[in-house]
Amino acid sequence: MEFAVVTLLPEMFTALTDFGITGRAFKEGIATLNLVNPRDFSVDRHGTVDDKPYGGGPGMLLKVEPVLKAVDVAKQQCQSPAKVIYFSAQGRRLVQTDVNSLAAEPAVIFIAGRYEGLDQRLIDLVVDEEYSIGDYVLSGGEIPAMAAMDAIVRLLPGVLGDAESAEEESFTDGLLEYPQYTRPESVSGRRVPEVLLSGDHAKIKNWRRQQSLGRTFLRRPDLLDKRGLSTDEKKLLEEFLQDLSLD
Ligand code: 9WO
Repeated sequence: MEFAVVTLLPEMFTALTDFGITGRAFKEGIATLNLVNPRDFSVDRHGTVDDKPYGGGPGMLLKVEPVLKAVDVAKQQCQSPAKVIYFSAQGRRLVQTDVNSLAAEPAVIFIAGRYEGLDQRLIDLVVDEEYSIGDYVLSGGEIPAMAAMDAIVRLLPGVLGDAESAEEESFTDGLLEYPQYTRPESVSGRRVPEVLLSGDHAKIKNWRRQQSLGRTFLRRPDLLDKRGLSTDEKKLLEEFLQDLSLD
């Protein structure tokens, strides 16, 4: 899959391309990344890429021309037609189903905003989809673009091992993860739940499912509202809540 990012800070993207699971995917060519800097397309000798907002107000906007040219170059560098994404607080929240759709695209271009953002006409002209990663203010769109690429790259064939892929699938059934434990058996007097030491795999599976349901009910009831519960799951959840009120 081909990615391009239009950014004033291309050096930031080594965090994605040089480390961990995503680093390996880029090294192996499963994903490629082109970085295009609007600074290289400024129209004056000072390399100006920002300008004052019409109507006044604080801060500066990215100039239209250098960003338009950078997006054109990014499109030319892609072998396939590319979807153009902009990250801002005004976008719809990016969720896993959006990530799944993006992973099915042959090419995606991200425009990473800086300063106080983009001229609205630039958004209207070149942006296909505008997304937010959460309701907080950042300094730019680079980290949201990296978050999206990380989520996409993990879905590409050959990036995760078979075991990890299967696990990933089981976690996308709309529930939160169950709690996990490793050695030692006791940490500051807190013991690993006995069931996990029992060797009874059917019982362990059932306990983990119950923990997932209970946690989702307590922490993200919105996920259960969307998903619904089977008769078996209702029983598991009721038992979880009963055990809670006993403790
Ligand atoms: C700053 C500002 C100051 C005065 C008046 C209006 C203003 N708008 C902004 C602004 O939105 N700055 C953004 C900084 C411009 C685009 C990149 N920046 C950004 C992206 N901050 N937060 C995000 C972001 C993106 C996706 N999900 C969450 C946050």
